[in-house]
Amino acid sequence: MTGSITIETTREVAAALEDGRPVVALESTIITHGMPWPGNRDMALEVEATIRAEGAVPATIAVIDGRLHAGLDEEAITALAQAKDVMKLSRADLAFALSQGLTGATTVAATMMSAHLAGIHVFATGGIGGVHRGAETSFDISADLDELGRTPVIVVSAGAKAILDIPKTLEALETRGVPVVAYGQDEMPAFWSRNSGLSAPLRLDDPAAIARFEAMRRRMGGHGGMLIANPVPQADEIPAAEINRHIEAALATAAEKGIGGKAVTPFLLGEMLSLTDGASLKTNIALVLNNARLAARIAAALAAQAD
Ligand code: PSU
Ligand code: MN
Repeated sequence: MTGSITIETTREVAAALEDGRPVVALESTIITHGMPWPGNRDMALEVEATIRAEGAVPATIAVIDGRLHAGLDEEAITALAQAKDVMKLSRADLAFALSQGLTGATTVAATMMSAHLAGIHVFATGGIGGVHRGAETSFDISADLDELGRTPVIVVSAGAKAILDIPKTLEALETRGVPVVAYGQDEMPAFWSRNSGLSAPLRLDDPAAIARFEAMRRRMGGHGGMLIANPVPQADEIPAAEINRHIEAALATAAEKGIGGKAVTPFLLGEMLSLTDGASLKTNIALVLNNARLAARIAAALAAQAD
């Protein structure tokens, strides 16, 4: 089910795709640029274990030495988690890394492209990229949003990262025709916290309902992706008031240092880690695990629907 490019899969992933069993794609930028070693490796392996415990198969996506992988074994994940100078690949540079024999980690955008090529319909991450604060002057809008508008993969996230401008991100998603579905609450979650003060455009409360919605979208034809915004569990959240103070400080440092382009998001996540004494990372890991669990259940509901 690949396009004209070869995708390296693990035997586990190949067998599940062949049998139409549930598979969940995972990105690798969160490993290489989103979290420090060795917590990043532990997170990646724990996410995979969570998906397997739900009866689905994990497929971590990355480019290694110019080859596109959907499914990495423990050794490959460990190597990637420690690798230095790994490229951060989005739609613009995925084919560049493949054509030049390079190693790169896939963002939400590049993971969606790859998952779709591999025939995987559901993808779990932490938080998508979006419209940055100050985008009216910087023009910094993540390619994740355009990808959601065009590529039919369900992305399960804890919303958009709270370092972003969430109202503008919701507007940009609406323009691109991307359904944004809050899971189990009316409010749009805000990554480290459950509340953003904004109501989500849509709400659904169970995986079967999400699968029915997706089936109807497919019948309409020409649909792109869908964003499931899954709030971080209450026990793990950092309340909005507390996290917002740190976000302001992190943004001020980034501006002072003139951080721009692809470096912005990794820099801000690193700043948040030190400003919160590691609490932001603990919450980030908890929300990714929570998203992986829901993604596996959605993949199972989609597979059951196809029977
Ligand atoms: N979710 C996380 N941590 C991350 C990311 C997502 O919990 O580091 C990554 C994703 O790969 C996403 C990227 O696509 O951050 C956004 O980068 P940018 O803002 O440069 O588009
Ligand atoms: Mn950007």
